[in-house]
Amino acid sequence: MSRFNRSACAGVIALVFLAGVAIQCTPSQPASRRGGAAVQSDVALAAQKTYVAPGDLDTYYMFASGGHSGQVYVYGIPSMRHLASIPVFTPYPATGYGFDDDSKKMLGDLTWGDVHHPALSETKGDYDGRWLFINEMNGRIARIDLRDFKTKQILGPVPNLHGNHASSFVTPNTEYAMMATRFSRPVPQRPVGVDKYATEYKGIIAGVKIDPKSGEMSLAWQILMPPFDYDLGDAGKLASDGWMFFSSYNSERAIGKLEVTASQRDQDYIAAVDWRAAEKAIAEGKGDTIAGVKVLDPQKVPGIVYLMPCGKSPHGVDVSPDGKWIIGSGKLQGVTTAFNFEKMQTAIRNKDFQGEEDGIPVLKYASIKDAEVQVGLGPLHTQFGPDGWAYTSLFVDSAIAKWKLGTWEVVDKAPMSYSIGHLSAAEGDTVSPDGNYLVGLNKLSHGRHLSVGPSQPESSQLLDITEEKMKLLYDAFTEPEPHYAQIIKADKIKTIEVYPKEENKHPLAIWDIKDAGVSRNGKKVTVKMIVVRSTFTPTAFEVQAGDEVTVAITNIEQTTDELHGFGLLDYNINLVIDPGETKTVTFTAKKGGVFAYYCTNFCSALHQEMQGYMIVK
Ligand code: K7E
Ligand code: CUA
Repeated sequence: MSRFNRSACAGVIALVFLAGVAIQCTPSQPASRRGGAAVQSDVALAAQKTYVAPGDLDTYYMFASGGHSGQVYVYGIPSMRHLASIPVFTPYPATGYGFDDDSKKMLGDLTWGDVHHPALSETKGDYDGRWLFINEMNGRIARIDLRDFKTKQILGPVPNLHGNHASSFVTPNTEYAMMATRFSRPVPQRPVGVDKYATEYKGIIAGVKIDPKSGEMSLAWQILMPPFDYDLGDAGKLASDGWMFFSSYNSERAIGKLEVTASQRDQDYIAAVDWRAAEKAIAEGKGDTIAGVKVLDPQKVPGIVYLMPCGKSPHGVDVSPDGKWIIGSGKLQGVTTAFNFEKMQTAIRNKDFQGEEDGIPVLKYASIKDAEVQVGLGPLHTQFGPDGWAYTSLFVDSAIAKWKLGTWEVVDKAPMSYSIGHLSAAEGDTVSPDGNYLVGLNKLSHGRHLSVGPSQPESSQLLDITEEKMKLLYDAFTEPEPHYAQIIKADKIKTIEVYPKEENKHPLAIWDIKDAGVSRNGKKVTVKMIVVRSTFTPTAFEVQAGDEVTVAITNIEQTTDELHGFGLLDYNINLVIDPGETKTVTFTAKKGGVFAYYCTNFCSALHQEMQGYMIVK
């Protein structure tokens, strides 16, 4: 509460300050351009609402996909300040990620990844602030621990599934994160010409089981699907708990220029997966083992998946907070469809089918739809607020439409600059969305920021959605490419300040300077090192050319933010060790001579003195 009061006071100061600026600006900014007094007061109000005073903190975290940077970016809302970059699928020298033995091993041979959809862990359909999952196109999924904002596990590349786009959506109690194929290919993988695409290529939907205590992910099962391009997904909740929905395009099973060949039919599909039935089938021993994975074929195991016809080339598919409706549409349509989960169940019971695809029943569109909502052109994704409010991004119209579940009435539209893709609402994928804030994640932002050359800085726009009309508050730079983001209440995340000494179980950890030093076993050399303000112990060590050297560094600090780096020149090594942490790096001392190591992370007034030498004889 006091935080809010302080913010409000600071906001008033900002307002006064801004009014001053506005007056000074008047001569160079004609009133016609600024729209006069009304606009100025709107601007001042928007500034007040996004102003987080020095010393004050944001009320939400936003976790945004970093696209093919392979990272996740963390923002504060409402300030839209960039708080942190979390490296996931790519090395990042700033945190030493991808340089020490453990993270290097986790990355494997792939040093890039294209991340799309972050998914916060949930308990009873609400974000619980424990983990963040994120998918990647090379068939992988990662878990970030929200205690320390670090990547702890990368699962994959998983077999059979290629181009993991429709991922990493979690179920309401984080039983599963999901994966699905964007680029169908032969299953099992083998060289088959594209002329056999329609029959020999297959899609895969996969369930990744998550350990409720540790968050450890393991591949549980896969479902063999027709060769469509699976695009996005969302888990059923409350009324539809136990189901998972995936949009797909290219029901034509076409190849070549998909923009033409995959747009022949008027409708594509949303695949509805009964994941509990899949789980049960696996438990009963059904499924064939392909490339070491249990794969369920819907021809042999009926009842685990159904297809819902949907406008052609759908993108997003989103389940309403109460789980009663599934929202999806063709991405070039002017309407979005609200499918009724109850009607879908009735249609399944009554075998109200209009056909089948590779043995999977296709439900009748007319039997399962409740409404076609007139949202506007190019509906992509829908997010939710409290009281049945829904917000749909419109790529073609470059706007957001606000509408109501149940009455299907569109009540407001907010223009976006420009060409919005995903959008993200505060706690927007939960059973109890907050409202308050909505962020439009724009795809093509031109002229919203100072020019930096041919690549225009991306812009995400923060909207106030507390009132009937949506109000634009702020244009923030977001690192490309923010495909999707999730916004969680800040007080749900409990971070640690240091790694407690008692919890450090690393076999090479040492806490006493007298234990530091070099030991040799044949050609293997282990250097146990301690870092603490502002010295490396040892400050020098010798090895023989050709030795396999492991440097194990323990940061014995127990003070928050006392990180130390270990940059070893000419050897392409830079670790960052947090307080209480032990990290190792193993390399062959190929180059002879003298090589300095130094602390790369500012730690004290004597940070510059924190250095040492490796001598390779
Ligand atoms: Cu860019 Cu979800 Cu991969 Cu939509 S995705 S806009
Ligand atoms: Cu240790 Cu800088």
